[in-house]
Amino acid sequence: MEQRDDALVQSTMQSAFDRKMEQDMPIEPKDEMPEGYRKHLIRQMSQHAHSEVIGMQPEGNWITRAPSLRARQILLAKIQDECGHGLYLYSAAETLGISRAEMTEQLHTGKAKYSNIFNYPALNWADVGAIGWLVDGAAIVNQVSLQRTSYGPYSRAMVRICKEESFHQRQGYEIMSKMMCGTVAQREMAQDAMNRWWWPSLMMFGPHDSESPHTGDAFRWKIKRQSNDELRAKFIDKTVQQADVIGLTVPDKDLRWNEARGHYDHGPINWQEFYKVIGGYGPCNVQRIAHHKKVHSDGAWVRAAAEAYMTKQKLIA
Ligand code: BYC
Repeated sequence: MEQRDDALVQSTMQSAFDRKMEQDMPIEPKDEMPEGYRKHLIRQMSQHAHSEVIGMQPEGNWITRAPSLRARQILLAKIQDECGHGLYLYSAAETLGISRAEMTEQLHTGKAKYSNIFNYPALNWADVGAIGWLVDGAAIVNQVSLQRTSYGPYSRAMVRICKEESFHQRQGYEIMSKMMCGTVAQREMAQDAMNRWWWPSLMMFGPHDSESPHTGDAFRWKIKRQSNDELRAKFIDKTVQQADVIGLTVPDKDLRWNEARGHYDHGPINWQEFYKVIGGYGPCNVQRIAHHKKVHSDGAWVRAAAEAYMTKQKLIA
């Protein structure tokens, strides 16, 4: 009898969820949802949050070395935005029943990933330009699409994040444009940064659709609205033109406009490198996680103080 009741509850929940999906209505935290949907979102949203937070490291290195006070102020504001994005996303993920502490633990033990791109070093000021222009540029293309994702808190976080991300992309493009108007050495630095960041930026969209294990569920549950390859193509199309305007060369000898597809064709992506980097063996993986662990442990007193304050407020109330 109990088993039949359970099955009935399960199927009623599933039909309510399916109805919302069919009607393109957002799924909200208090709605019943299939366990697979909840887990899929926790994986993606927590990885997204970790990427925002770990992503502060390569740029943070350049705050004290920015070439002008204006550049320093802008970079500082951008990095603070990334931290804010991480916080919205952690809060949004918490509505799915996982705690911030668990997510941090998963990052520290390697169970949760973060974007491949942040395992490369920012070697000079041109790299700060390339990160803003290419990395934030790639992130916007992906995140604009995620504004229509089916989980309400994720979709609303994306709307706000995209507004800030477009300022970040312009900050990077401005740096690259200025360098391309500078001395020969500055132009060479900008081209060198472009050469090093181009391919890892294309990898940010994930493996080709045929090799992407999560895409099937992501489409079924309307978490993804466009596939990895569709978004990558969108990014390439707009970025090639931007590179052309400021005189940068895209480091891909196979890059050609394909009239029939209405997109650029590009050369092969080094997936071996991608899997190595996301598997923990990129140039900076060890450094990134060690730094996060140290800062997290140094900040333990802040969390303890915040908790003590909360307890005190509750006692007063
Ligand atoms: N890096 O089946 P797939 C920013 C993993 S931060 C690492 O296609 P999915 C910024 C994937 O997780 C913006 N791992 O997966 C911040 C899966 O492994 P698991 C970051 C990757 O989820 C500071 C496996 O490969 N944006 O802008 O359907 C400063 C198979 O992949 C990557 C987001 O996080 C990768 N690039 O699609 C500056 C966007 N790609 O989990 C800038 C949100 C794939 O089974 N995420 N993998 O162990 C998404 O849209 C999707 O998760 C992805 C991948 C398109 C990335």
